[in-house]
Amino acid sequence: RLARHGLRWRRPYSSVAASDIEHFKTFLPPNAILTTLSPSNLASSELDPFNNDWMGKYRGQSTTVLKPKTTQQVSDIVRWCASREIPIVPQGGNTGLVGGSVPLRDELVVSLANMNSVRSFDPVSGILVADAGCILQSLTDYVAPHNHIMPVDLGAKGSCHIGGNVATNAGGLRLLRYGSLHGSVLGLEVVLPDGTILDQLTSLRKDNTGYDLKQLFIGAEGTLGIITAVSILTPPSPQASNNVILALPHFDNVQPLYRTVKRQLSEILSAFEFIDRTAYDLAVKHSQGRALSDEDVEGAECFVLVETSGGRREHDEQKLEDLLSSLFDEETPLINSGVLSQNPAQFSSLWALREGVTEAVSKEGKAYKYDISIPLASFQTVVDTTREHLRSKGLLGDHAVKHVLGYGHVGDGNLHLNIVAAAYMPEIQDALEPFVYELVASYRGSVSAEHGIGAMKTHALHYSKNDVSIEWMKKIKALFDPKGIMNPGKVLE
Ligand code: FAD
Ligand code: 2HG
Ligand code: ZN
Repeated sequence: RLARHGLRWRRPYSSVAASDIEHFKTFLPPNAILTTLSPSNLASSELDPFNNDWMGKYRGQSTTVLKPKTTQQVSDIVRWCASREIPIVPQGGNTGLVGGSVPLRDELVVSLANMNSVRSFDPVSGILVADAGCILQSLTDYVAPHNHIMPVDLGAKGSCHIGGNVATNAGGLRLLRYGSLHGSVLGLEVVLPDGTILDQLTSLRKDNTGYDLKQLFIGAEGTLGIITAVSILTPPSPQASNNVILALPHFDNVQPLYRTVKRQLSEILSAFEFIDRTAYDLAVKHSQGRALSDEDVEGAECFVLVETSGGRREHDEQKLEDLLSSLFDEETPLINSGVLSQNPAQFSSLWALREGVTEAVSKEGKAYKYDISIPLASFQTVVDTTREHLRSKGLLGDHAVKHVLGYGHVGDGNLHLNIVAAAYMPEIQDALEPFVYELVASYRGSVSAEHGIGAMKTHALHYSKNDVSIEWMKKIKALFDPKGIMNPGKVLE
């Protein structure tokens, strides 16, 4: 895989040696050092969770994982690695979907898992300052009693870290309402590639004092430094939330439906998520949420999940009911049916049908994932064209590609094109790339809407970024990380 994508080391990096372990022991407790090097001789399988990615697609051969507890420890690690030219992979919850969070070779893994304390929370402003290794769900639970929510939510919330979310600029299910992390992150603390601690952990809503350096680390995927803490604006919890799944007879109805829903629900619309029929069937097959009735799904080509979040239950429910009746009153209704949640369990179950697709896909087989920004009108065409292309290559079938499906964030113009195969195979890879990237480029789209570039798409960056942009990205990388030790082979080739 490395050779095929042209990934290569540009420099003669050092490997972690037993003498490095001796040095790490001078400032890290024994339980913060996991290594297969002597004298510890840990079995290499014990490092599997750090060397293998979530999809089982990328595999590194790191011998050593460090789990610092303080920013100073992170700084000491990085300073040492810079002097020894040992490459580092910063790792959060290891739920990334582009191979960015695992080593390509034997880089040192620095896991943020032990940096998991909340530093402060102001219930008046809603500003939360937390260590980078805090799990997203635990932060949601932390702010909930104060009637706040996290501005970001995604299917991996039980494992992913806030630092990982920021490092990937994760979008997720609430972007439509609360915008991107470029807006809600107010400050960061980052250990730079020479070990310097950059303290930009401010909690100011407004701060126009020159270049906004923290923005560079949001979405840098660990290539410019290690994020050790995040200051983030959390919105107040909505007083009422409702959701409904709408079954559509044709994909062509999605666009007019989105316009109607936006117009009628206006300020209470908080999510408008899309799953095609294959995605729905896989979610049901793998028990993600409760299946809708046969009657509700009959003749449905795709589904849309609409969520409302507002200030007064009766008002919001009325608006939702008015929307549904107006949709059915049309001469040619845009929807076949609508299933409205009646209680919190149903609310979660409807969400699970959408959120659980990634999990379902991973249970079904090995996934090729294309996370793309393209015009909404072309979502279905891209899925169908890719399926037909694979068919024309003779690759559709139980022993090769089992399913081609589309789902995603309609409001953000973000389609998740997933190709589920019996196994990862070079023929499928060759059929998909550059085919998919050329298709995306034909729409002037983005080859990565929200998951990042990681190791998967370094060679495809040019489909979405011109030469001048890539040149300046490389200059920025060289300025921050002249030795190239921070997550090498990721984002930039
Ligand atoms: P990791 O996977 O550990 O790392 C991801 C990248 O960030 C790597 O390059 C790593 O080096 C870097 N990194 C991690 N922590 C730090 C740090 N502290 N400092 C510097 N660099 C760091 N993404 C979306 O955008 N929207 C979704 O809706 C969404 N849903 C998902 C659902 C599932 C079931 C799964 C498995 C993934 C999903 N993702 C989604 C992918 C998403 O990128 C991750 O879930 C999440 O943002 C990554 O966080 P993490 O802590 O697991 O980071
Ligand atoms: C989602 O929106 C995630 O569910 C994951 O971004 C998408 O697995 C995928 O392709
Ligand atoms: Zn997504």
